[in-house]
Amino acid sequence: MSERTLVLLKPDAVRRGLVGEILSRYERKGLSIVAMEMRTIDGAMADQHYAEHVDKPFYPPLREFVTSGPLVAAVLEGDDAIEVVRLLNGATDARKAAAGTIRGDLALSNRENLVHGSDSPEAAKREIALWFPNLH
Ligand code: RTP
Ligand code: MG
Repeated sequence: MSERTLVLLKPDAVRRGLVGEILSRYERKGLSIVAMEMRTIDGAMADQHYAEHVDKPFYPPLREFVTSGPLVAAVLEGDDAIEVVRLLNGATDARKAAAGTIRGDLALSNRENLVHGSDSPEAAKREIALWFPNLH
């Protein structure tokens, strides 16, 4: 079933010059970019995006990281896009992510792991509305 998901190319992806490489992987897979924006977010936006994590011990350094510079937010669309993006992204801890995935091939950190992808239809709906309130 065609669906939409929210991806972030986190500040490490922009700093390392990997935006083209990462977007290309999503596009080559067959997903379509239906909205995209580069922006630097503040702590309040980080708190909203990561609402489920704000009370966790790893959140303060994560907040620092995601607000540390420009990132690229995009909405991708395609068959089973939510699951497909998470498969392409690979495991959260990039040190353990499988080769062939974005994190497995291009990152070596549990925090600076290049990408975010919505983890459920409910999360995708909430995150798309948060990042792209004018998208229909
Ligand atoms: P994301 O939300 O960014 O797509 O990543 P995910 O679902 O694979 O991982 P999640 O558990 O939602 O964690 C969100 C982000 O927090 C950072 N993190 N740091 N123990 C740690 O230091 C730790 N655990 C998670 C990562 O940047 C992770 O992507
Ligand atoms: Mg997550």
